[in-house]
Amino acid sequence: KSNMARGNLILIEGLDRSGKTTQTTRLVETLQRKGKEVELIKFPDRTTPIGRLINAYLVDKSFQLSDQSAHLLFSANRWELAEQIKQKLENGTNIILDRYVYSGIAYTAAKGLDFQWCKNCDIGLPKPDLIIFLNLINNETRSGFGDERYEIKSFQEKVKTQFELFFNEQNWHTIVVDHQTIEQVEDKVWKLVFPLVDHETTTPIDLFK
Ligand code: 2DT
Repeated sequence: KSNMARGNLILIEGLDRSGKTTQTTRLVETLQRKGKEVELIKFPDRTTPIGRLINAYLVDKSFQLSDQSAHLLFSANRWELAEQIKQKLENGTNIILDRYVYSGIAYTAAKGLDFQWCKNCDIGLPKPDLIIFLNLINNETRSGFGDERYEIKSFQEKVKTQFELFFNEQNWHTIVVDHQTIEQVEDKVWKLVFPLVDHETTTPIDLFK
């Protein structure tokens, strides 16, 4: 089984308003057009029981939860789907993730919690074969923050500082999206994804350490 081709695990990360959802959607459509098996998974997945709690926490600022508890819920939400993700990869389906462990760590560490503590609960989750971080150098270039819990410019700056600690991670690629059209970013994303999906991936699924 180990030398059978598997699907690729591809993650698109970024700050709020960086275009993650647009780009993940387009990437899925492109892969489908090319006849690839592909599925999109967005974290947090707000449809599960844990996801519904997370949603309440995000939309209702009077919802009381310690920072640690909130963090563990986001991680638990990933663990809920971990086995399913592995299975799908093994069956040859490519999985595109919209946010994952790096959002989990960056958003909580930005509140001042210990970075290593933030990482611990995600250790052992399937590790992406490719991580694309959509970087917004200047927040002012995007408008339209909503009013969920974290959609505040000063907090986004702190989150960005935490994301920057991952810039040297293996398989990590940063795309600066300021003043780029959707198509220009899409093109850069595709140039990173194409070499992966163009070849058979037979290496075992890596785990987050
Ligand atoms: P969306 O706006 O993408 O739905 O995200 N978040 C996300 C965390 O704090 N920890 C996590 O583990 C994840 C996946 C980022 C909703 C908000 O949830 C934050 C923004």
